[in-house]
Amino acid sequence: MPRNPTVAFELRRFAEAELRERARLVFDEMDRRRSVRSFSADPVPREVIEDAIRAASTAPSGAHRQPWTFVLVGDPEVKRRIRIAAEDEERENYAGGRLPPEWREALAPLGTDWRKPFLETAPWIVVVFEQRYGWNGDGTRRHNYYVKESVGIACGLFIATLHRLGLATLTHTPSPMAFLSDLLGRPRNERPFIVFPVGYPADDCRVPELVRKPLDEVMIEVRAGDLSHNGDNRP
Ligand code: IYR
Repeated sequence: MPRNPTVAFELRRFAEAELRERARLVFDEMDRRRSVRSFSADPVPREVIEDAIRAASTAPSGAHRQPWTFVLVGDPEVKRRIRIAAEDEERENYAGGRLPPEWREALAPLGTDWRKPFLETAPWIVVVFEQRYGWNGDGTRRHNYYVKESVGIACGLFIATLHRLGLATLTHTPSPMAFLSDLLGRPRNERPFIVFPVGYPADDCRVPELVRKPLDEVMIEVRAGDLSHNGDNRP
């Protein structure tokens, strides 16, 4: 394959005081994001969701394969089918005892159950599929790289974009998710990754009071002096 031509790249550079202020503001804004399970039926223009998907699709990806498909669903009948199939699986998980006890306990504080009304209430559902492989021009399989990482990053950008737009979403993973491939008519090289209901939060929307880990629990700095010389640095 020939090398891509290159183009000049420029990024806005902020003076330090402004940089510091912006960093605080971005954190404050992101810190207000919450996963929402209670949506308003208020409409959201299709073009807004399309732009959010464009933004998500700017994500870096292995070998720039962009191995994702965002399936947009606004049709009430398709939303209803997704809800019914998702609730069938989740009923088995929560009420039928398929969730292992440890998992049930981990979810208990969040108050989730098998009912997924948001799959019908939210004006849009975006189902993201990972493309486990693609196709060459001659119909042979074309390998994709770092698929989970790539699609995960695209989903992160999607979530951040929606939040900046004042829209709410939820990373919903009905388990198992295979029913979505059939229901949405996706080809065999694609696997469901995350279901995103998208819309405005309901007027009476409440979310669990969560506390996020402080910085010192999610970040450490490593300096050469902190490391042993024999390379055995694990506790
Ligand atoms: N997929 C189920 C269960 C669930 C699992 C985890 I991990 C969560 O953080 C939340 C829910 C459901 O959607 O209810």
